[in-house]
Amino acid sequence: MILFDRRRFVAASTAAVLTLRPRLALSQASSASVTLRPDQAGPTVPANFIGLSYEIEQLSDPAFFSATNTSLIAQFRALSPRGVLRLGGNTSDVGWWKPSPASPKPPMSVRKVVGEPSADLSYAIEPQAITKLRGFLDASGWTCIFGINLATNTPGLAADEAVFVTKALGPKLEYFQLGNEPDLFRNHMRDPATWNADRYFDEWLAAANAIQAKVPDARFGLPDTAGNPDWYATVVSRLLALRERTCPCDLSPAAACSCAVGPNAPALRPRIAALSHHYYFGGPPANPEVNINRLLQPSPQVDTLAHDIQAAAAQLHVPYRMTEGNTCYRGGKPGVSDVFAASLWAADYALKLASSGYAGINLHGGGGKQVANSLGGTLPGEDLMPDRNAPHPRPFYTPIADINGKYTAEPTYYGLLFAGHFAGATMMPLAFNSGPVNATAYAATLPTGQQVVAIINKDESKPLSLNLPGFALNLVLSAPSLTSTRVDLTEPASFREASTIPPATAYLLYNTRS
Ligand code: BDP
Repeated sequence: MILFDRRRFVAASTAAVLTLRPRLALSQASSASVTLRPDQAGPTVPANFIGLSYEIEQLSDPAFFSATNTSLIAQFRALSPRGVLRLGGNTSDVGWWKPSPASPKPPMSVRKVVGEPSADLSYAIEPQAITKLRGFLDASGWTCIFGINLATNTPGLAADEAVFVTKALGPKLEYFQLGNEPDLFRNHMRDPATWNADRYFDEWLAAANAIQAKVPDARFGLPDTAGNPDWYATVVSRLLALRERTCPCDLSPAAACSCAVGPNAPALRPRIAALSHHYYFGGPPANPEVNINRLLQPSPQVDTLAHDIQAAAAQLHVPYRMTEGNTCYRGGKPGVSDVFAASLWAADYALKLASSGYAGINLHGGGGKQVANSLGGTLPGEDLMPDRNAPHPRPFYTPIADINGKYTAEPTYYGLLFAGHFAGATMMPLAFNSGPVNATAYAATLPTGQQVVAIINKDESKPLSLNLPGFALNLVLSAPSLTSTRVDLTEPASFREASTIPPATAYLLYNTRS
């Protein structure tokens, strides 16, 4: 892979642009029309837009997220200089805080359900894992969204853990999440007859209040649902009924204060950093509907989720983030989640979220054992492998895999890397018509004023011809085929204007006249 250096490109782009003959004759390719709207600004993509999500059970091995795990750090740094590591997943609701070697394991009430983690899979999180995590974050330049057990925890223990995490992570802590996918607690953690968004909010509020009492500047992201946008309405109305912390005395009781809080004033609202949800294109692995063809089609569900969370977040004036997602839930599907099609999906999905105003994206992955534990102990995709013993990324969707002890960038990683070139930019609306070709386009203006355009040709067989004068090709995301496990992200040897985008290829173009 040739790593692309944006500064180098900016310097070179002031030189004459070389226009090469298109590789495919234009008559063979359908023409796309692209009209940029530089007079209109879309959302600004935060510098820390790109992220990864890991099971928090990774912390049961304190050496994993530590300053000594240098090859993992190198992969994080290459993916983004300022990414966000989200620690959570199903394992966060069976992990327990063990502040000292003598601390007892709290009782855990979890029904044994196939495909869900049970109390047998519980594990301890010890202080040294958090201290080492700080070293990992310092070395990688990343920050952390930290998940605390809600389902099998007490507010008191949650608060003790939050105190330690806040001190240890310092400025590296973005915010806390309490509970993972609470809408699914009904499956094995709560009574399905009574569990709903209001009950969740009651429990969330008790834990958040306990934490806020001990950590006045703690901030929270919620509800981190698997797929129930209707929960936002309850969560938002319950939050709005609470009094916002706007006065200095809300943060520090000793602060001089002029606010007049009467006896009937509403209770204080915990400090909210963001709303969040998860998104998996489909699942489980055995589902024939989870296939490359469908993965690469436009998804109305992505638009609906974006619309719903944007409307909810606007009421609270907070950002929104997709904190956990990937191609196929239950650990991913071999032949779909671990091949080049997943790169194109990840690039397109990340840029779709950026243009929909999301503050970030965290694709899920990590250790095969930890993700298997999040699913009750096994990765069902293994049943679909032609050879279970072949070296293979596990879980199948992971952006970074441990292959025989070596951390390796996988297809979804390359999609994020491609989309990461938009971090820090302001999205620019555009009109794009690719006719019969299944392609998408995104544009943005970088803080330098330079414009960037991504064209993602997801079509397996049709090339797309493009006339974008003044834009030169800078990065190509391609592979021998959609099912290839090898992915190429290359910078062309010479700059050339956009011409024909081959099937199953994504181009990143920069304007040469800024
Ligand atoms: C999500 C869980 C995560 C799982 C993932 C999956 O939060 O722990 O690993 O699904 O099914 O819902 O792959």
